[in-house]
Amino acid sequence: MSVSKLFEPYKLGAVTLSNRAVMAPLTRNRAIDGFVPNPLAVEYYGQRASAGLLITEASQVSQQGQGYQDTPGIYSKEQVAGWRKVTDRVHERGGRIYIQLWHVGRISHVALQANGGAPVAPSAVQAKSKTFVGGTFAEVSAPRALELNEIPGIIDSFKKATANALEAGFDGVEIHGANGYLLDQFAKDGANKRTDAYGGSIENRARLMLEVSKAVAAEAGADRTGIRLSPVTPANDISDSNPQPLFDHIVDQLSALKLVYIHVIEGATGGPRDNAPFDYDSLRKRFGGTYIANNGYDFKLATDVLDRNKADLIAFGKLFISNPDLVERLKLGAPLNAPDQKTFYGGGAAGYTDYPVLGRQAAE
Ligand code: 8OZ
Repeated sequence: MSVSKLFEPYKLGAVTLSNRAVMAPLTRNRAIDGFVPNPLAVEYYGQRASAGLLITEASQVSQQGQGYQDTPGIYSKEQVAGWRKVTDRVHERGGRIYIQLWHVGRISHVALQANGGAPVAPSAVQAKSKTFVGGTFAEVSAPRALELNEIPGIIDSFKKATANALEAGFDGVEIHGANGYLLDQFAKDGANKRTDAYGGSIENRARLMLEVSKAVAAEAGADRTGIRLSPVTPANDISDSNPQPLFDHIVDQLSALKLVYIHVIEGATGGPRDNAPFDYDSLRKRFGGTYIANNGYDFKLATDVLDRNKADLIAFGKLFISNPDLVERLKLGAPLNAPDQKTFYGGGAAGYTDYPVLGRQAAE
């Protein structure tokens, strides 16, 4: 039996988690007609309910916010009904679950937008990035810059999605502020060339992320509102010339809003943790709430970081795809199943709900 702080309970705002292992949000592209969660998602998330906290795959807050085929939404009645089955199953099994609220901004394709329109962005700057649409990888489409008078509508779409998430039974919501999607595009000067109140200075570029955070927290309660950040990731062709003061400012303001957590991707998403210098401890110290650390953690690093009080919770991605009973396996020091990349995005039960748990493996 391994001993680690990872297995200790933790009070996260309004809810108590049975341990400090978080299932990171993981895009799986298996939504059915109407971008409703796949019925298999009930089993998929249910199988992983022994995580301290599950965070769902990124779920678009509007049609405009979608950038890949078959990702689920949280803006229609049918989507809410689909998610309700997921949260019920997770709660029956004693788990806790937040939904990740997503607007992709310029990382989209005309095929996904209303009337084949251009995706929206802070500025009309196309990313050198691909999306998956119509069964194949395609260059993202050239975006158009959002008009100033469209910004309240963006904030409102996050607010409505939050109300829907509560109706669907989620314990809370995570704002997707990371990985080069809309809120990260506004924050970072590689994508934001605006000259109005939403561009230029750090304060102006951070404005949309903070306004969305305030609106979501007003709807869900700050104690049920978290946010994911990725200060130095190059994902989706995003960049900033000076991320430390930008994220120091963002986190100071998120702390003032009393958000329950910041979920920080340290380094390049799904890649090296040391791709660029950044002082994550500065964010940890500035933020009054919970710090969830993510990116490339294994049991040893997780235990070490928790022991040194550099984080409160640790989010694991790929390990949770292939190990529904990850917490039990880590506790026992049992071997881990390797994830199969080919079944990450799209498909059915294979590579989704059929990874073996320990008992089943032993019996087979
Ligand atoms: C992988 C494939 C598509 C989207 C992210 C939501 O990186 C994603 C994503 C990941 O945050």
